[in-house]
Amino acid sequence: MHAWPASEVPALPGKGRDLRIHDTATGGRVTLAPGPVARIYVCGITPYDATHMGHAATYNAFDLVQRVWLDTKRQVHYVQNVTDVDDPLLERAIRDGIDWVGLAERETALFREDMTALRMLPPQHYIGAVEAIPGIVPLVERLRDSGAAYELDGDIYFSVDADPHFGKVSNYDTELMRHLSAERGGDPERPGKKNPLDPMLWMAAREGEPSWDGGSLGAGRPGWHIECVAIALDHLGMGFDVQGGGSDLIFPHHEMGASHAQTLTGEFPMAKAYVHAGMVALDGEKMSKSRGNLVFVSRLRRDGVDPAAIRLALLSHRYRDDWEWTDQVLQDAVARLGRWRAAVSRPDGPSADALVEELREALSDDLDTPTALAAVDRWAALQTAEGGTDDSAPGLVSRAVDALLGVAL
Ligand code: 5CA
Ligand code: ZN
Repeated sequence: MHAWPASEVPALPGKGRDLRIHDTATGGRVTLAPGPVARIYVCGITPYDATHMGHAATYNAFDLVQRVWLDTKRQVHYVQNVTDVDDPLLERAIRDGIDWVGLAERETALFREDMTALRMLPPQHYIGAVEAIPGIVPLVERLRDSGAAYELDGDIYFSVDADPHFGKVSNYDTELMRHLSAERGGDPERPGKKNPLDPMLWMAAREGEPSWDGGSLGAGRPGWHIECVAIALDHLGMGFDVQGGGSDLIFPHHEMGASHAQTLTGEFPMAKAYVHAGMVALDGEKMSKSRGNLVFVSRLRRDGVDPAAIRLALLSHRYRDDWEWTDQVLQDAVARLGRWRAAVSRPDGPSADALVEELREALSDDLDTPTALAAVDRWAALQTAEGGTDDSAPGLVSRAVDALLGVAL
């Protein structure tokens, strides 16, 4: 499917630093030094209740990863999926008495609009689960034929014990894995499974549910993890730089995905870094579709909030932290945007060369956006208090804030 239009990323003088980022799998920082083309896969939305602030915060983090890479004069190969068929989407369509295809299309369109308004860079490949099915079927067949998958009443399960590296993304213990599996779409209680954690690769057609031709698998639809693996392997191959998503995807989704890919290819690891954004909460609870405690990007836009202020609100938190969305967070961002815009609207100002380097240093340091914002705040405060004589400075600040933070002043 098509993605959304790209906003231009201004080129800055000099060159950025290589990204040092926290990797969930090793539990420490890794320095990513990709070749001329950096490769990133970011898990996309399941298209209903889009785009809430939690989604936006997660996509903001991975947008920054790309902006750091672009500033090092690399190209970025970015792939994202849309889980446009899955249990929760079908359940929501039934609840609302609407067609699931229409629901997915409407919400994906809204997501594109929100991403465009927030100046998030689009993926080169934006792929729906449904359109990926012809590529998924042969992968499941291969896993089954090699003994890494088995059939249970027509459904096909992946055998986690087939991957010697299973567990190396999350490093969670079995008890926690079991708990999260039950909570996040797995079925550890189903009798007959070889290992309670085994996830479904292919679900045989159910009465009243959509299904597709699965070749030797029979009619059905794909499991969640194999969807992302098929898309990632097809467009990026193994050993790509970053697998990204929110921290609620660490287990089972990214653990299982890595296991599928490693078992299929015999290569390890699937990604050089597994990067996870913290959870955004509202009223003390994780913002989630199931709880319904959501603040939507589109709602704020309709209320006249400048998307640049929404983006600044996201940037005011460190991506790995869990944080709470409040009206105050947004008000602070609106005020900051006003200060920055006033500061760059003058014909000259204090030199900004050091500021560009401070921004680069902060972002390459595990996307330290609070430090980056504080650096711009200091330049803006100096501009307001004393001004300066550098007539290239305001333009340079605008371009740097746009290129590195995605905020148009
Ligand atoms: N379609 C799957 C991924 S393949 C999925 O998880 N979709 S989603 O719509 O539920 O979430 C999309 C992205 O937003 C995921 O990376 C998820 O981790 C992230 N996300 C969801 N809720 C929050 C939240 N409250 N805070 C931060 N990120 C969130
Ligand atoms: Zn995914």
